[in-house]
Amino acid sequence: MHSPLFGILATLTAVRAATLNNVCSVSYVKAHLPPPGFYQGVTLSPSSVTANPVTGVKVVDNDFYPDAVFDYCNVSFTYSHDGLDDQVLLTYWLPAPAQFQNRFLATGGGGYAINSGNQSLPGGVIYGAVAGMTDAGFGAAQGNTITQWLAANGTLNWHNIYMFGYQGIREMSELGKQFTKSFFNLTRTNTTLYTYWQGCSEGGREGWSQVQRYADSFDGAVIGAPAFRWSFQQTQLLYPDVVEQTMGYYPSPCELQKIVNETIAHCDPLDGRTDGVVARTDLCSMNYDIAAVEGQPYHCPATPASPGSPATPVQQGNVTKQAIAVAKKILDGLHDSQGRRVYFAPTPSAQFTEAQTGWDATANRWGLSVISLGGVFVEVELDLLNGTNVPDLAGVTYDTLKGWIVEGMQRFQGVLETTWPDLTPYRDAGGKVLMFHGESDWGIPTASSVRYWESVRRTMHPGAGYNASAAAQNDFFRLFLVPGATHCAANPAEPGAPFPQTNLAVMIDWVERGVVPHTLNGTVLLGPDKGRNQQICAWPLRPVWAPGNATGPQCRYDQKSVDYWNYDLDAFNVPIY
Ligand SMILES: *[C@@H]1O[C@H](CO)[C@@H](O)[C@H](O)[C@H]1NC(C)=O
Ligand SMILES: *[C@@H]1O[C@H](CO)[C@@H](O)[C@H](O)[C@H]1NC(C)=O
Ligand SMILES: *[C@@H]1O[C@H](CO)[C@@H](O)[C@H](O)[C@H]1NC(C)=O
Ligand SMILES: *[C@@H]1O[C@H](CO)[C@@H](O)[C@H](O)[C@H]1NC(C)=O
Ligand SMILES: *[C@@H]1O[C@H](CO)[C@@H](O)[C@H](O)[C@H]1NC(C)=O
Ligand SMILES: *[C@@H]1O[C@H](CO)[C@@H](O)[C@H](O)[C@H]1NC(C)=O
Ligand SMILES: *[C@@H]1O[C@H](CO)[C@@H](O)[C@H](O)[C@H]1NC(C)=O
Ligand SMILES: *[C@@H]1O[C@H](CO)[C@@H](O)[C@H](O)[C@H]1NC(C)=O
Ligand SMILES: *[C@@H]1O[C@H](CO)[C@@H](O)[C@H](O)[C@H]1NC(C)=O
Ligand SMILES: *[C@@H]1O[C@H](CO)[C@@H](O)[C@H](O)[C@H]1NC(C)=O
Ligand SMILES: *[C@@H]1O[C@H](CO)[C@@H](O)[C@H](O)[C@H]1NC(C)=O
Ligand SMILES: [Ca+2]
Repeated sequence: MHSPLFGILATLTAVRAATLNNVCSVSYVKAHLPPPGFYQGVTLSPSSVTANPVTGVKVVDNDFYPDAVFDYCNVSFTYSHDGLDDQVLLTYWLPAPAQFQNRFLATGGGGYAINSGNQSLPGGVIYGAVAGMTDAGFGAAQGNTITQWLAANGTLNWHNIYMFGYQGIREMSELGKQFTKSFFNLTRTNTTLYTYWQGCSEGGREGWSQVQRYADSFDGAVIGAPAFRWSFQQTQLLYPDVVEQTMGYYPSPCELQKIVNETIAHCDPLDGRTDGVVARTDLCSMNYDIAAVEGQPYHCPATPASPGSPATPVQQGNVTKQAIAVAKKILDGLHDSQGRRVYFAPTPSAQFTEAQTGWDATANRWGLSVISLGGVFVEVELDLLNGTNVPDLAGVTYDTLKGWIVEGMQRFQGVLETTWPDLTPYRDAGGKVLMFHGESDWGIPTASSVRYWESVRRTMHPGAGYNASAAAQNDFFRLFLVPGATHCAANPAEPGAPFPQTNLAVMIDWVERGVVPHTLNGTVLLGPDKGRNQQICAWPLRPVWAPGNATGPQCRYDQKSVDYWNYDLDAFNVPIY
């Protein structure tokens, strides 16, 4: 009975038997913090530790993880950088010991937020992962960090920009992995810790910022519609506004919506199935001319005033020739004054969100409304003024936009641009990447993700043929264009489309069990078919519905499509990855 073996078993049993309440305390957390000196240049503050158990949390209708009920230990603590008088707040949600599955998930933000509040962390805890996020030292500005990117007008606060760019996420990840091992006794028993990333948009860029730099960043990174190629991405948001200004026509939101609605209706069948989803925007672009919408009537009701926006009148009329011209110019993508291509075209079927005009109640007409997400890039990051948008776009031409792209590229190449194309160290360390991008994304052109996947393929397989290099790349880095999806979300305008809600589960299967996601698991999240499963094709294969088969599309190689998605950015004579 009292053999040494029994003693070990009893100890192991006791370890397993720990409950959330046993270990979710300030004293237990303090005793399991990463030791001093664990991470160079960082000093933890044990007195800052908070810890409290939270039980019975219910999550429903999230695009990035299935519905679930879970318990967790809510832990936070701070650290400072040696030599700086700063304070960075880390938050980790730890699953109950019985639910822990030797996993760690790092998460990030969106827009200029460095984290997603309590939105992303459940996506790890429900899979037995400790989930972490950071405020990267931005404190009250963590949801809109750009208010802290300047030390003063004219002077960038480079430390804050580096913290946003990649350093904050790295520190949160490394401290979080060590804390997880210590908290769950992995240093003494089974030392395996599988590490993951999940994020979309800015969160996608943050994921790449790690994968591109650190071979040991993660075992698997789930990256959606990344906001990378930073200076291009931020500047191109302004392109539709410059089109309207240059062409002198400001379509009402309803007039633009009519064009989108007609595009969806006419391009839907081109993929072989009339289901309200444009699964092939390439075929849409090649086969549908929005000129057909000219003269068609549109109508949208008046809207009452709401905080921050004025009341708007009824919008009605017939779609004008000028509206069609503006929409076509937008759909063509940014070119310079010599006709050379500066950036990718948006996909037809995407909403014209960036092109939205504003109601001018004084002049009684629709007019320019500069999208602040683009304007703030110019105001703060290029012009170094502490504002929230440019005052206007006076004198701004297509060439001005190109100039802003170059200026931003030079200034932020090493911190924000985030398209380093050689992933050899990460691949050789066994890392996997699953990247997805909605094919009806209004904010980040779908072609942006295709461009990067192709740049990595070319860079890592010089001289190899397309199919051989694509196959080799798919061993560790797979790209999925999601039919009908909008920017990092299921799309109310194409409700029957699948969305890859279970990406982390798919990645876990790939990393931990070697199950290669030949197609990406998708689920219809909106409309009458909510809950229906539909697989999503892996690039470069493209979906085609076979007659009479509603299970899912066939995934086929289509040279015309591969060519369509590969743009020649001939406005530049440096490589654009
Ligand atoms: C988690 O901890 C933080 C920091 O102490 C606290 O502000 C927050 O309210 C806690 N959340 C829950 C759900 O207990
Ligand atoms: C996130 O915070 C909001 C507001 O406090 C709360 O209503 C919601 O339940 C929280 N969600 C989770 C998963 O904790
Ligand atoms: C910039 O403005 C924000 C408020 O919008 C303020 O919080 C911040 O301290 C300002 N930064 C500088 C450097 O003036
Ligand atoms: C880690 O081991 C200690 C000592 O055996 C034990 O008290 C604690 O409950 C264990 N922690 C977990 C999370 O199992
Ligand atoms: C350690 O735990 C992980 C996750 O539960 C498991 O996959 C692995 O096989 C375990 N390794 C050993 C040596 O027990
Ligand atoms: C566009 O279609 C949506 C349904 O998806 C509808 O609610 C809206 O009224 C339509 N707008 C216009 C301008 O036709
Ligand atoms: C709009 O088009 C309809 C036909 O679709 C036509 O009857 C109507 O006269 C047109 N209205 C205007 C203002 O041109
Ligand atoms: C900094 O620039 C902003 C935006 O132009 C301006 O509102 C603010 O007054 C300036 N601050 C100082 C201290 O000059
Ligand atoms: C690549 O493979 C596809 C079939 O999957 C084939 O149709 C195509 O011709 C191949 N391309 C090249 C360049 O060999
Ligand atoms: C795939 O999605 C379906 C719902 O569409 C879900 O039931 C299933 O668990 C998912 N598979 C994985 C590996 O998560
Ligand atoms: C229908 O399509 C699905 C998805 O591509 C495929 O797996 C299945 O074999 C097809 N069924 C038939 C009868 O062709
Ligand atoms: Ca369709």
